[in-house]
Amino acid sequence: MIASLAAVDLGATSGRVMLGHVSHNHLSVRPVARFPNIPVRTIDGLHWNILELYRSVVAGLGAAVREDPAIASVAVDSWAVDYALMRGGRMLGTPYHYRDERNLPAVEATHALVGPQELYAANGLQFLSFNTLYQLAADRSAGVLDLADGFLLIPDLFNYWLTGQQFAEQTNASTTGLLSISTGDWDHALIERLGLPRGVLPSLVTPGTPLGGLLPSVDVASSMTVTTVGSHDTASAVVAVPATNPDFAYISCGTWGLVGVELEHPVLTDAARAANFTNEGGVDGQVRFLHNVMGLWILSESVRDWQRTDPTLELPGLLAAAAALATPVSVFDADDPTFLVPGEMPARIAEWCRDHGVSAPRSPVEFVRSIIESLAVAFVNAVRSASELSGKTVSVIHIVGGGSQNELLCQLIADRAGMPVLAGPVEATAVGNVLVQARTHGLVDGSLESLRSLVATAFSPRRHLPKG
Ligand code: LFR
Repeated sequence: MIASLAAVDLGATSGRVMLGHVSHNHLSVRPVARFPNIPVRTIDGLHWNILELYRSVVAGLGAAVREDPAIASVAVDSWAVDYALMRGGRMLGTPYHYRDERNLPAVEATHALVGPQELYAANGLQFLSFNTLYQLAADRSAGVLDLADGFLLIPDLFNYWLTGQQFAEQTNASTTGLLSISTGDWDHALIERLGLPRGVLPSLVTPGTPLGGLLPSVDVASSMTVTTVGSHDTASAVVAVPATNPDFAYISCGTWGLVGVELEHPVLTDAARAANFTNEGGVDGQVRFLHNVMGLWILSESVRDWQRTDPTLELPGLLAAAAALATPVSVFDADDPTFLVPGEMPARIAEWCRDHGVSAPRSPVEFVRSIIESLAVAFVNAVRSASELSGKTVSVIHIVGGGSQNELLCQLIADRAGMPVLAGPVEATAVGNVLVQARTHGLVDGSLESLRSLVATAFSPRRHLPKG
């Protein structure tokens, strides 16, 4: 029997509602609704337009049900770390965007309480100035945290609005910095030392937990139930890596490039901390040992900047011209935190080049080529580090997500790494979301290995072999 499942996948620049059809030997997903995710800057900083996102999700679910009234289940995944503070079941204020600058002073205040080495030993997370624990410290010093009696990460907030149930899904909770890397539970001792209230954190649930049906307030006529999956989008994307060989590294390339390997146990060495590798929670208790590289954000922010003066510039044309460019361009460090915040991206790339004594790109086409070359270098470096730091052999690289469509990027990675790059699926996050739901409802077999072989058959990846 082929069952119908919906996936809500919220990315930092766009969201989508996907319709999946699954049986033990069939897997397909198609988009039903796509909508932009445009943050809003107000006097107090950069926020997510969360109600607009929710409205789009509900409209998308309504459209999905009209296309396929038999949808049995739905699950939500999104970017990580961000959250809503709650009181009495109401949202307190509008959630902040992780690129908001309020986190920076909070980092120092947090490290004064618990130093970075101790934090890494406790939570296994790479340092990112926007990790939830720093954001909560900012909320505490603004006096807002004292008002809260609840805390919901973005997918957990949507699950609450859809079902009335308040939980924290484990894979995404692992990005807060407040879970113990050894027990997988909230680290109450750490939470106390950081001066954060422990009473606000909801109970943890694992991916694959049914939460119940849609509330009448959702206004979608369907008996579908809501299920948890790897609600951190990267956790769902890693489920859908179509690996048939265990020696694989992955690059989940969208706004971010998440580059790493899947492990049974965390790596908490000084070398892993110095290389800024994270041990995030994966589906089935796996560890996502990976590093965040800036990703396509550098490209989309550059295009946004150019379009202010030339609205006719479009990414597809720039990518084609960049791929055809014969002259060499400089490579910059796509890992440099200077590229984290929004605005004036080409100027910041040019400044980086000047500061490092290399020639800056001179036209949008040269910039695009330089960005792609730089991403390829950073991705390959991260694959090598993941393998060296963990001791895991890597003989093939899988790239999934939007970046997998960029043939130049894939080929450059293969050439630099000297190993095959297998590209796709583009919608890995939604595929991983649908598969974990399907497994929860007994439609497909258990192991991650068997889920991945289903993906490999349904979405045969494009092969890029190293040249020369
Ligand atoms: C990718 C992602 C990354 C996380 C970043 C911020 O969409 O979820 O894994 O580090 O967004 O939340």
